[in-house]
Amino acid sequence: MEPVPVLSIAGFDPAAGAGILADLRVFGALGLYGMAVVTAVTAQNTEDVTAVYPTEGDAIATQAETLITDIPPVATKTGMLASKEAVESVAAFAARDRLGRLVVDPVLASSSGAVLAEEGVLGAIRETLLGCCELVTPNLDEAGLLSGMEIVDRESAAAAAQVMRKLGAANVCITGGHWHEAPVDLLVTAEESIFLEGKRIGGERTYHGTGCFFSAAIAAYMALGESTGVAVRKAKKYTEAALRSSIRPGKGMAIPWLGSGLNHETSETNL
Ligand code: PXL
Repeated sequence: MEPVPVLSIAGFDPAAGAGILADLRVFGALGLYGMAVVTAVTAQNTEDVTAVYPTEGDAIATQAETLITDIPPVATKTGMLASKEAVESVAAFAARDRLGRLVVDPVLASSSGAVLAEEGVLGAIRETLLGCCELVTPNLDEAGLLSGMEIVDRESAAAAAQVMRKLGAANVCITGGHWHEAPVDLLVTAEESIFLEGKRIGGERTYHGTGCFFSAAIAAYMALGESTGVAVRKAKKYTEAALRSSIRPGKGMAIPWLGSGLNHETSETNL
């Protein structure tokens, strides 16, 4: 059987910890045919982002149009969208139902604190992209910015998720890796609002690319036909497994990794 096509619309991190190279690794490991539209080239390593060069003019629309007319993706994830125009361009494809099932990872800053999105990106995601996605996966900071709320506890996280649903996101998963205590993800769909408990993995290690890994895995499982709820649960297990065997290829942050054990089965336990 031909592999299922899945698309990442995201930035390029040459160190492969985040962005397109990380997404494609996840897609390939799960047996999918991974494709990518580049929204920005970054200069970075595992320690620092030193420059961001957003793709120019209509490069995103032209890449997407040319690709999709040939190979329509069954699911798509968006990551770094550096400009308002980039967000609007992607939303136009989504609104015409050309991206398949859409997961929006609203990347605004890197784990090291570098700003990855220009002014106007947040507003454009709220106004154009949330309304056409099946799932949005903000971290706590991004959820606070998208909802305009201060998230300090589980109750305020739940309220913020409802605001994002009112803004048009069919389903919301607020990732809690940055909570001070145990990392807890909040999943809110039409059917359920549930806190998915997790364990802090790796103690003091700081990771790069965890959000990319998680949202790529969700899109992959959706492309394989899972419901949003099951895709999120499987992707969470998969990401936890990748954090347990994370690597430090450089001098800086660790990245999620499963090496040759990066396969479909790893995530099937304890669902
Ligand atoms: O982790 C967020 C992220 C997403 N995409 C790209 C990045 C980063 C963080 O550095 O470089 C391309």
